[in-house]
Order: sequence, then C-alpha cells, then structure tokens
Amino acid sequence: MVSGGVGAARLLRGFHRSVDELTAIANVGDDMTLHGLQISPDLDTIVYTLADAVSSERGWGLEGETWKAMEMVTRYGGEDWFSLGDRDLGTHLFRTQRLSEGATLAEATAEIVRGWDLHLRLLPVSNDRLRTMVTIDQEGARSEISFQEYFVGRQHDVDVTAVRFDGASSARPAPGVLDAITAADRVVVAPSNPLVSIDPVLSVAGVRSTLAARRESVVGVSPIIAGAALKGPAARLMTEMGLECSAVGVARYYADFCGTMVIDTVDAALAADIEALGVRCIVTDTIMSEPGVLDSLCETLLH
Ligand code: FO1
Repeated sequence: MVSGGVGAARLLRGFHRSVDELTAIANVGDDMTLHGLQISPDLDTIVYTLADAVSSERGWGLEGETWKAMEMVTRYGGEDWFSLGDRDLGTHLFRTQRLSEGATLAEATAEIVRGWDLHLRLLPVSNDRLRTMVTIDQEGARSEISFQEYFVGRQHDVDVTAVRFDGASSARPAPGVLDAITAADRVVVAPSNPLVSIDPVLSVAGVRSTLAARRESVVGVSPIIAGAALKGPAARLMTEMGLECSAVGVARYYADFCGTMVIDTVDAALAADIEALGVRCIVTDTIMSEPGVLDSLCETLLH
C-alpha cells in the first residue's frame, strides 16, 4: 500500500489481520529533525496504529501518553510547538541512534516494527532525505516553510501557493520498494492527502512509472468524500492547487498510474464521470470509522 499517515494506517490495520504478505510504502516527506532527533510521523503513525497503541483521539502518538520531557523543554523556552510524548520520544531516540550508527531509515524502521511484533513490511519510500516544503501566502507575503510548520505550526490554516519535495531529484527508492510494487498481487493507494502524502512518495525516481506499468491492478481509495476530506487539509490544498476537489478530481489526478478508484456511496453519482476518464470506479462505504466498513472495504480492495 502506497501510504501517508492516519488514513493509510487505518486501512493498513484492516489488512494487517487478513493479508499475510503486507507491505506499506510510506511517505517520509513529513520527516524532520527536532531537538536533534530524527522524527518520522507517517512511519510512526502506521506502527502505532497497527500495534493498537496509537492515541485514538489524536490519531498520532501513543495512547496514555505523558509529556514530562516537553514540560522541561517548555520550562527552558525550547521548541514546544511540536508535542513529543515521553514514550514517543523513545522511538525517536532509538531511530536517531541507529541512523547515527549508519543504519538506513528502512533498517531502523524494520527494527521498530519488530519491536511491536507487527506482521508487515514497512518501507520508507526512500532512505535519502526528502522534505515536503510548502509555500504559503499571508496577506501577500510569501514564504516557504516545512510541512510540519505548515501542518502543526500554522494548523494548516493558511493559503498555500506551491508544494515542493526537497531532495526528490536525488532521492532513490529504498531497497525493495520498486520490487514490492512490481511483485504485489494488488497495489492500494491509501486515502491519504494526494498533494502532501501521496505525491511525495510518487516523486521518488521510478515509483510513479513502476505503478503506471501495472496500472490495471492499482486501486486507489478516494480521500475526498462529498467534496471534503474527513481529516486534514486535502480538500483545501486541492482547491488551492487548482484541482477539482472531488472524487473525480482525485481519479483524474491519479489516472496515469491508478486504474481503479474506490469512492464512497455518497458520491455514487460521480461514478460515470470517473469511468469516462478510463478509470474503473467502485462505489462502496469508505468511512472506516463506521462499524464493519473497514473489513468490507478491505474485502472490496482485494477482489
Ligand atoms: N500533529 C499535531 O497536530 N500536533 C502535534 O504536536 C503533533 C506532534 C506529533 C509528534 C509525533 C508524530 O509522529 C506526529 C505528530 N503530529 C502532530 C501529527 C503529524 O504532524 C501528522 O501525523 C503528519 O505529519 C501528517 O500526516
């Protein structure tokens, strides 16, 4: 599964129980270094969610978290805009140490996955540096900031005029990424943010073309339902980037590599427009928080 954060993690959780060979190719454009620590939010959100340890109310970080370390940072006037829980810090400490010893992000991630005894292969799309950068426009003043400064620092409540993936021109796919895409029975594109979660993954050399080569067995789940995203800035960003903010807009955006789009029942009337794009359309319930939907959606995606 081509994965971003929360939406991808939820869907992966449905497959985690039923698919024996599950691989997630995850976005690393949200990654950042803070307090000297290497932080990989989308990787950690997937791990914590599949481990049933993720905070249910936040969708990220750990359940029952304490924030004693951050209290100390705040006391000293340090950077406390990005909340790092005490147990979550352990993950960043371990990853940072392993990377400093020369391990790749993929190796460190595999050790973290093993630490939670999960049955999935979690591959960062690249072991190389890749950072999503967002150009914002505040009363005419333009500046480029990091993804987390946009998403958390500004609560993604600011106009965006451009998105860029710093490092994309030299970032290589992590070992196994392209093979996993080619060898999989099915590739699912998670209902993640097309512009800042899926696009960074596609920006890594060879990923988009490898998906396009097997377009007929690539199926996407629309993250836009009735013109809106369930969570996060996907709808607003699509509009700001001049894309049609609908399941049709997503199908069109993915049409070169994604042969089938799964859309929610509320958008059933859009199926014909999607099929007119040369994209097969499946209409079903896709709101995974509804009881029974996750399992039925996974069934649909695998057949
Ligand atoms: N999101 C927030 O809105 N506020 C935070 O303080 C915050 C901290 C944080 C720490 C670790 C982590 O793995 C994720 C965290 N997130 C936070 C979520 C994160 O910004 C998003 O999960 C992704 O980067 C977007 O999918």
